[in-house]
Amino acid sequence: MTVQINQQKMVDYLYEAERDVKEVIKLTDDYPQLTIQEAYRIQDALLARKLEENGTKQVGVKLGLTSKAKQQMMGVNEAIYGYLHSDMLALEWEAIEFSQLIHPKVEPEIAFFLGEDLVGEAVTEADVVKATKYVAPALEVIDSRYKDFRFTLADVIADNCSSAKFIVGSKWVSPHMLDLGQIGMVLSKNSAVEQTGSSAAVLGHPATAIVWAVKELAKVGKGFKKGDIILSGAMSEAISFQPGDTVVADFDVLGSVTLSCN
Ligand code: 0L1
Ligand code: MG
Repeated sequence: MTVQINQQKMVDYLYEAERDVKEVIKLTDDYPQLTIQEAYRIQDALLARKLEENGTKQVGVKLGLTSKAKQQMMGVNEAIYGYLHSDMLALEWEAIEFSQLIHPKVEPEIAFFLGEDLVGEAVTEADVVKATKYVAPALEVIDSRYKDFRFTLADVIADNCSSAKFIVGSKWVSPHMLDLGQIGMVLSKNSAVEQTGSSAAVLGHPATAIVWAVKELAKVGKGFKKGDIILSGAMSEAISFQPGDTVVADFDVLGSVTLSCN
């Protein structure tokens, strides 16, 4: 029997799960035939609802599943992308409210701030570096709306790739000032080291991950604009946190960025 995909119903389902801070059964339990293309259309429509109802603005894009380890865990060999919007931006000096999240985890990333548009299928790593005005240390909070953080690729794409919040550190550096492919990082929680990682874990080089995203966006007639922020992908495994925790990611050259949770 073929089950019809009702896109608006799925958008409302995911929107309400996030708004009401409740975990839900993954979409593919009821719609196992959900395709990647349909999932990206749901993601677009979810963004449209947020822009309309929450008065938020799209400020960029985040890349997900950029490490071979995460791809293997999900049995895929492609990265994914989701949208960043202004109400996801959290500040280092304001604690994140745990009660507004379902089962959050945090992961260290490098944020790219674009000084030029970045579009088209012919883009190269050198174009990414040229278009980037600054890079900065960042923490991404992911908070899948699905029960137990379990999902298929289509599910997680529809859910805007588990995006919830992001924090950018205060030290912004020209991409010409460092070797972007070899930035080491230590992630600590309450002063105990939890993870170590490298920018090399991000598809070999964060600029390579961004090239991938530009090419994917070009296929659907989109691209990056001057002023956009790109979270280029996790440099280590994500870790969970609880009220009262402080998480610090300390990067070579870029310095550190802190998350605290109430
Ligand atoms: O930002 C990410 O890499 C998350 C992508 C979705 C998978 C997950 O929630 O772990
Ligand atoms: Mg991420």
